Amino acid sequence: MAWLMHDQRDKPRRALLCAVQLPSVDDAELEGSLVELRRLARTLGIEVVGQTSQRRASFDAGAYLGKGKREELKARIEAGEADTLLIDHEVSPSQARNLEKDTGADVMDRTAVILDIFHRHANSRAAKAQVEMVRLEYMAPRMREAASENNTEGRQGGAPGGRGAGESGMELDRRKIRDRIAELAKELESMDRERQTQRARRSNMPRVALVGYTNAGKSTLMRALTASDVYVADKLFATLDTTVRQLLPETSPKILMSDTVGFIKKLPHGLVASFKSTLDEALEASLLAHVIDASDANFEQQLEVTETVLREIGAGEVPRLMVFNKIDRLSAGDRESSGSEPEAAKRAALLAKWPDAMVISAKREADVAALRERFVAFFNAAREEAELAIPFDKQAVRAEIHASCEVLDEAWDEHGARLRVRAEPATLARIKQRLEA
Ligand SMILES: Nc1nc2c(ncn2[C@@H]2O[C@H](COP(=O)(O)OP(=O)(O)OP(=O)(O)O)[C@@H](O)[C@H]2O)c(=O)[nH]1
Ligand SMILES: [Mg+2]
Repeated sequence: MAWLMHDQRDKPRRALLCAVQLPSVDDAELEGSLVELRRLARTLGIEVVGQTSQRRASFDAGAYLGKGKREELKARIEAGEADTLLIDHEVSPSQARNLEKDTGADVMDRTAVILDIFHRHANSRAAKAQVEMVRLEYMAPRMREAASENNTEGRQGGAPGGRGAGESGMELDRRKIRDRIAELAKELESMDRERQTQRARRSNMPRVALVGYTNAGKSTLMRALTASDVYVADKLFATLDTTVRQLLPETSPKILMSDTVGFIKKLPHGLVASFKSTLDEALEASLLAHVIDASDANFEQQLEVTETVLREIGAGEVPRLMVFNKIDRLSAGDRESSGSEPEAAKRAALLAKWPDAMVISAKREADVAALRERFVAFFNAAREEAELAIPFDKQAVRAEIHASCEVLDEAWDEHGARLRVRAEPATLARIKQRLEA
């Protein structure tokens, strides 16, 4: 069955991309979406042999594509052109089932493809559990669909007894899935508690989170800014876990950077919810660096998708720095004819529309250094100076001050320590509260 793992097949799929173009979607958007679906498929090792689309006022309720299109596809499948249809939307279990029956091909929808990629790329215990849970939730109704299908076919075939062995097997599987989902939910809850403890320990440090569309270059920037070795790859959803590292060269106080999972158009809903806890870590940042691949023809749409998901997970109000990345790719493609003109023009156009943005290439050291300076400046601008007196019996607070504030001056007298510091107002308020307690 198509919604089962692509990995479980021994032969690579040969797929045709299929899309319904709704009236609200223009040609460029449709093409962009199909290009992206092709990249998603390639990430899974699926060979894409062609694509087809049709304009419709709405999806066919029974089988997503209209009847004529289904007949055309049946002929192409029978001629051996492909064995799988990749649908550029999420379709219901019965739509997928009907489409399979009418065309003779396996049907995989965009959600199944994304879930398969997440499944393959999940490394940590948390990411694995999150992805397994969403996949089971995706699979459960599809198993029900398959079960009722088997049952009907059984009866038509005159099988004795109301319930075929197939169906009770399915029921068993469904119960197992329910149990497993409950087990995973518990596991995730306890991991969440662990994470919260870790988070509380870091909560007093200035933080920047790198967020953005998949493949925008977040991990590349993370590596350059923190000298860490997070995974970078030219594939979609290379990163599934939030990594936290210190900004280098070291600042005073330290600034923490986090690298996060990327977003995509039509991100399955379960995934948004399940990665919320992973993202929460990043979203407690004082600043979100929204990384955008400025060399992608669809970057504006990708930017909107990211902003929408950020609002959905409650990060709409966190201050943003827009970071337009991969600007080097604009001159590279076209060097012979026009030198670096396309880059300069693009930079000007971006800054006209987003005056506070950074336009950079993660591959240029000077650009990365400039980005680092912007982060430092952001925290400096927000910080205030204060004088703090720390009596001898409150020396534990001194350690916290050194961790979370820039200490400009420190002197001792008969009452204890006197510190002149610079820090964010919230940090100062918290420290003063501790000194008064
Ligand atoms: N030319 C060019 N390529 C870049 C730049 N930044 C990143 N890349 C490439 O873009 C690809 C994706 O980079 P990643 O850093 O893995 O992207 P990401 O945003 O972390 O992606 P996900 O983890 O999938 O969300 C890699 O092949 C990088 O080498 C850049 O400024 N210029
Ligand atoms: Mg990444």
